[in-house]
Amino acid sequence: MSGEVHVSIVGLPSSGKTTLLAALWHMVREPGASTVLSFDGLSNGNYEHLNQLAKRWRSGRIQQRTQVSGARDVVMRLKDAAGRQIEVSFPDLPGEEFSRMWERRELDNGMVGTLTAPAIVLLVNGDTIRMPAWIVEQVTLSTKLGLPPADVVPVEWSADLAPTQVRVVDLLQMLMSGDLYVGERRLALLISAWDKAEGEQMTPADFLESKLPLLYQYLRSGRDLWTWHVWGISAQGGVYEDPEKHESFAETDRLRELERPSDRIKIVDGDTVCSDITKPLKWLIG
Ligand SMILES: Nc1nc2c(ncn2[C@@H]2O[C@H](COP(=O)(O)OP(=O)(O)OP(=O)(O)O)[C@@H](O)[C@H]2O)c(=O)[nH]1
Ligand SMILES: [Mg+2]
Repeated sequence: MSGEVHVSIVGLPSSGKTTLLAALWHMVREPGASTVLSFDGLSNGNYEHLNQLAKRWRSGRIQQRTQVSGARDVVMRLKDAAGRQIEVSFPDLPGEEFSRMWERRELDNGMVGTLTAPAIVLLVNGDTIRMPAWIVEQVTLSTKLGLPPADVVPVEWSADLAPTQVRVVDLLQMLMSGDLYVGERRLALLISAWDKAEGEQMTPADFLESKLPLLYQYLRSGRDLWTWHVWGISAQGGVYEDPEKHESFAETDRLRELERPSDRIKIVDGDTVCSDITKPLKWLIG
């Protein structure tokens, strides 16, 4: 038995997929970096493209939004100390593909292979969670502000107004039904941009329970057979600059000054913090 586990990385637009890929690619190739999984080869994908992502990551610039035309299959092989292999597939798809799955209930055939992996990494950006908007709260708020109730204008329902957790739960349910159903699976839930969330002094599990209660309850109820665990992940360590907006931040300078770029990375599991970005992948091997 080869012991190879196929892992796929999924997430809505701007959830941090490309940034994770860039940081992972940098770290498994950084001389002297210590990781539980080490680089074993590229089954698919091109070094040039990955090197560009990693270079951009090192320079403290945010990744460009993945475009449909730029969809590239990246399949990386990693191995643990015992020689067991894990094959990580980053379709590095634009998150729009996942949104579309949810909005139109359509599944691109090309995605079936990725979405039937027995182990899934799901990214949720902890900095841009769209909360449910409660009409009652809006009415209370406008009353307190002394605004006439007429100012609460009904808005036509549209998919992009849906709360983050509603989309994510639905995506997970789709992975557990129909053509995508493959039985029990492992799920590493990564709350990205953790540097923005950590000020709240919560563990990733507390954060999940309080900011994404529907997702938390869905996973905890065991309705679908996920064996899951949650991490907070900061793949950048802080804010990066958008070259198109000519941004320049002291925080990014501090990150660039760190001796090893991999010291920017933070992986938070309960109260434990480390910079080994391969840890959640190792957990997925079981
Ligand atoms: N503060 C902070 N922001 C982050 C971190 N990781 C990602 N981000 C931000 O999240 C945004 C989206 O990151 P991407 O990696 O491009 O997300 P994506 O999932 O590839 O997005 P699409 O290609 O549009 O699907 C960018 O503005 C990043 O700067 C982090 O560790 N910290
Ligand atoms: Mg991307």
